[in-house]
Amino acid sequence: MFDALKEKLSAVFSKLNSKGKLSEADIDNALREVRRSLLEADVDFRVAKDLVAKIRERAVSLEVLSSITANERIAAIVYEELISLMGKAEPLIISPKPPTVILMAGLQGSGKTTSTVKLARYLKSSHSPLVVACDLRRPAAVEQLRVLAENAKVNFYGPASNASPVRGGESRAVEGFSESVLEVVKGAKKFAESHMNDVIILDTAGRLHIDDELMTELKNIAEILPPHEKILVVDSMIGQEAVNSAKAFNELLSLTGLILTKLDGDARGGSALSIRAVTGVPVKFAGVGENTDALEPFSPERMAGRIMGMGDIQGLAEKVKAAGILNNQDAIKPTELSGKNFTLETLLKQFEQLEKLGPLDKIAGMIPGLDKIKNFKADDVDAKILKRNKAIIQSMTPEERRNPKIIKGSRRRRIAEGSGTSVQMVNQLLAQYEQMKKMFKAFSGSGGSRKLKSLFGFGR
Ligand SMILES: Nc1nc2c(ncn2[C@@H]2O[C@H](COP(=O)(O)OP(=O)(O)OP(=O)(O)O)[C@@H](O)[C@H]2O)c(=O)[nH]1
Ligand SMILES: [Mg+2]
Repeated sequence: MFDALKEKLSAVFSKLNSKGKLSEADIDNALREVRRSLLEADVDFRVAKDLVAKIRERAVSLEVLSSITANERIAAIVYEELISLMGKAEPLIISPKPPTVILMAGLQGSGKTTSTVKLARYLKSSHSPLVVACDLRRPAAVEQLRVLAENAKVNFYGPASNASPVRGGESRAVEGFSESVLEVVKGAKKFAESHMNDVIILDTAGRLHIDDELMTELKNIAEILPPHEKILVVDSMIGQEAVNSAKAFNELLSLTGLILTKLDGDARGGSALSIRAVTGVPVKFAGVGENTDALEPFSPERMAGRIMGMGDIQGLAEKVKAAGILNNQDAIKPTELSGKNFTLETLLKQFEQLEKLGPLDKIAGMIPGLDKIKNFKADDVDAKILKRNKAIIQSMTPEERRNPKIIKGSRRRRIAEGSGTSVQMVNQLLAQYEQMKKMFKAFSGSGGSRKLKSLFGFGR
């Protein structure tokens, strides 16, 4: 996601990088390109205009303060403004008085049914969710939800079939329906009570556009099970149209949240940037794949980080926590990540911990700076390369690990031989190390280390 935007912005900043002191004209030129990149990424034009104006205001006053690292500081401003554009992350509303009712609405094919099960699966660790088939237009729609729910092992409730009105057990199967949507919703309410389901997620029928019939149906459903969350499921692939339809739905339904789907397939991703600013409704989750585990709580920091090619520190931190590495005595301490303390010893430790995290191509994209390395492809990172890099560091003397600057030609050759690799591979590793060191240095600026600490869950 955001690949095109990311590439363009990166080009803008490297152009700035080649300049010494930045003039106001330099900044204007760069920002013109930032604006164009945003528009090409399908960001709403008013949103792009406001955003660039804000960035300019800060960038110009900054120029007076310092010119040394102006380009990096402008990149930091862009990053911060992207975050503030997407607004504060807002969690799902869970009612203190169960059951929490979540209504899923949206255009045809936006991903409601898939997202219903994704959400249930996401909530499963802390709740007992029930998914309900309220889309009775197509028998296949009910069957789709039932099968997805069964595979994800979450409770399902659907309309009674003509053939077998009610089947007991965890789920009720469907063939042809003898019930109306309202009867299904009433039945679901009872089912949730008797099965102790504390969250009810209602999958509704898709529409081509908002119509009276939809509004009446949703209103009737709300009378039986008043929703705490009214979520619009929006397909990010349709770009600006996504933003427009969200605006229209919100005017009629007063939405409480959005789920943006298919962000995995959308190279432009502009709707993710502008939809909140235009509608005022927070994006709560992002769908990033067809599988029912491909749902992420929406995080403006994570999105902005991806756009700026800063890796996905937050995603990485979540994985690190899940892998239990932090409880390990060997855990990397925050001080070790600060620019000057970040040595090859630390990197070796990181590699060892990475091995515990599993599928490396996924993880690689989350590591800050890794994608900035020339010709780096996430697919290149596999267990074999990790082993190789470990061998390279292990072939270094302790002095070399602590002070990589002394690793010149002859040492590189010795290390390559010792680790059974090549000088080129040693060079690559050292370049990767320098990149990461630079990244961590950027984080050690004002408030950076605190931010890093809280991301990694240190010092709580
Ligand atoms: N790649 C990708 N595909 C998705 C995502 N979410 C949904 N899909 C796919 O989009 C298609 C439509 O998804 P559904 O969940 O059936 O959409 P719906 O809104 O329920 O559709 P209707 O009920 O017909 O209105 C399916 O092929 C899903 O697999 C996502 O986040 N990423
Ligand atoms: Mg559906």
